[in-house]
Amino acid sequence: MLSKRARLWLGIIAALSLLSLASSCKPTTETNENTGGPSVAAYPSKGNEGSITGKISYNGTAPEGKKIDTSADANCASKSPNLMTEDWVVKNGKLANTFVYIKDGTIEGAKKVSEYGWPTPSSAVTLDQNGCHYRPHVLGVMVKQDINITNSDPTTHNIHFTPKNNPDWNQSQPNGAPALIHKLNVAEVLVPVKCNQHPWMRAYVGVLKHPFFAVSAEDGSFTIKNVPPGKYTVTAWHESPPGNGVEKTMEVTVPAKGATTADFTFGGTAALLGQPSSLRMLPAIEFPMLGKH
Ligand SMILES: [Cu+2]
Repeated sequence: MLSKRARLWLGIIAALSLLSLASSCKPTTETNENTGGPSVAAYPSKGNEGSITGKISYNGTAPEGKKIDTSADANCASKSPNLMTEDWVVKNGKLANTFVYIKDGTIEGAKKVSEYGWPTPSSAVTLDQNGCHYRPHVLGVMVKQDINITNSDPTTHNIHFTPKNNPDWNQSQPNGAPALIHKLNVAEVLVPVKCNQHPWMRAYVGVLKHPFFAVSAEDGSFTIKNVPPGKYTVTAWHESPPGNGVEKTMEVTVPAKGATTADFTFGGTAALLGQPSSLRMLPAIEFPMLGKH
């Protein structure tokens, strides 16, 4: 017969073994440091990436930019006496400031884009307040990527991110104040940004869990680089006032080490010309396939 003391020790040892067994069998609850979601494997690059390139056109007579009355702030009025609206920037029939991105799709011989974890760049993206408007007007970042917010003006700005799926964020930044850093943890296309001091100031930030996005330049061109070969849904978003944004989509196939074209047309009668159908959207819509885990 075992002594009372020996039975007690045996009991303790058995309990400890069970505990360690339980903890070793526990499902992994590590979180992905880039997304905050469950840990997912990174896509193993095969070195055969291609690109998606295209032009964004405006069909019809482009809405004219309007001069902004900046007289409420003498600093803005003197630095930017001819500030113009940027909601429609059309030159020679080409549309700037369109956010183009891969909505989702399947990588050739692999899984969907949304089923991989994509590393967040360590470099920041700059959003500058300069001449009492934002530069750039539209930008893309990955989730948890630093946005470096600078004030290059001789006045106080109050930058205000108004997302739907991320926390509201609102910071005053006086003349000469150091840069502010902000990041968004949840994918959201796109987050409107405004200034509480200057009601005309407006920017849009597209936040994605992968790096496959671009913004159209003044000549309407864009390129999404380093795309693994595969079949994808590509979406182009433009703020398109007076609504709250217009989105168009297209299916593309990216060949290994090759380029595919995705041209989009916005404007009044684009739908009549056989362009992809447009969809009126709220300003901040969750990225349905990539935003949830
Ligand atoms: Cu401002």
